[in-house]
Amino acid sequence: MSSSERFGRAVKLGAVSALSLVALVVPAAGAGGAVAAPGGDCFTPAHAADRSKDGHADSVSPAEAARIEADMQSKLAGKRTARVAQAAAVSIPVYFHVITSGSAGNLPATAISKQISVLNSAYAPSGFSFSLVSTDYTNNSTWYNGITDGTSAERNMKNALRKGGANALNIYTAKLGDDLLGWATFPSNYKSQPKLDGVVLLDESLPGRSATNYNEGDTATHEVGHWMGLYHTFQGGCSGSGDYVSDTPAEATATSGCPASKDTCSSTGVDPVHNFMDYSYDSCMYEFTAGQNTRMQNAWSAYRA
Ligand SMILES: [Ca+2]
Ligand SMILES: [Ca+2]
Ligand SMILES: [Ca+2]
Ligand SMILES: [Zn+2]
Repeated sequence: MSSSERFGRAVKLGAVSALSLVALVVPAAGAGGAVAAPGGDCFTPAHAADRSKDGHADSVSPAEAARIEADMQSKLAGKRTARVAQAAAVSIPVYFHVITSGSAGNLPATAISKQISVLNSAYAPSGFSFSLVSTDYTNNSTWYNGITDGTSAERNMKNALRKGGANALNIYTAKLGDDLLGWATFPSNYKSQPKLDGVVLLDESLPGRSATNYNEGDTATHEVGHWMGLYHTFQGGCSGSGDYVSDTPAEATATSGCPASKDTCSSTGVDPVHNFMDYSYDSCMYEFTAGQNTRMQNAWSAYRA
């Protein structure tokens, strides 16, 4: 299993590497310059991405997703013999790591508490809640300025700062490189790379900050979704198992902005443009499905419980 899958809301065309990185990217300066691509999507010329800020590669390959699925199901089968019903509620300890460069990146505590609230609202139906344990500030210009996934800067930062076990959510904020909004690791990566486990966010994506259209805190919602085992709603396109969630209609392409309607696969259902695991604006994404909630509970049981 790949040790460094990542996710994010940024997609770079053709960037699906052997490592299956996934991340979100921020729309290039002047997101208004996004152009309609065939299929109804908007892509910024520079990033070919929606949420252009969510990372590098955009999603795992169908083959890798199938491998992860088989692994998760086998782990679940073993656990279900011991524990028939999933515990009703899980409180996730959150360790917040604010990276700064002098005064740059120095997020106020209110932005962090608002971010935790956004997470708690989004995940309430899933039975998961988030509780801030600690916030630390690290002045390191190398880690702050332009950090990207898969780099020595990321490794060094996480090795120095990560806290807690498999159930601990570690969130790092910085001025990310490559116009990324954020990236995350999958639960299936924890065992082989525990120190890399976590979510990295653009500091200005937190609620009330400056990333236009992406400053309501849903980059965190989206990245934590990956950290909980969810794929993009457009994972795998129109064919195959897609995102391994039956009640999210298949979607051929990531969504940009907030289209009134979009239907890119002939299979039943319109594109889930309001789903947290698409690439829409923060104001446009506001839901997880029941199937996604179940998938998160299963992934938790398999890898983080
Ligand atoms: Ca689906
Ligand atoms: Ca459809
Ligand atoms: Ca929202
Ligand atoms: Zn993503």
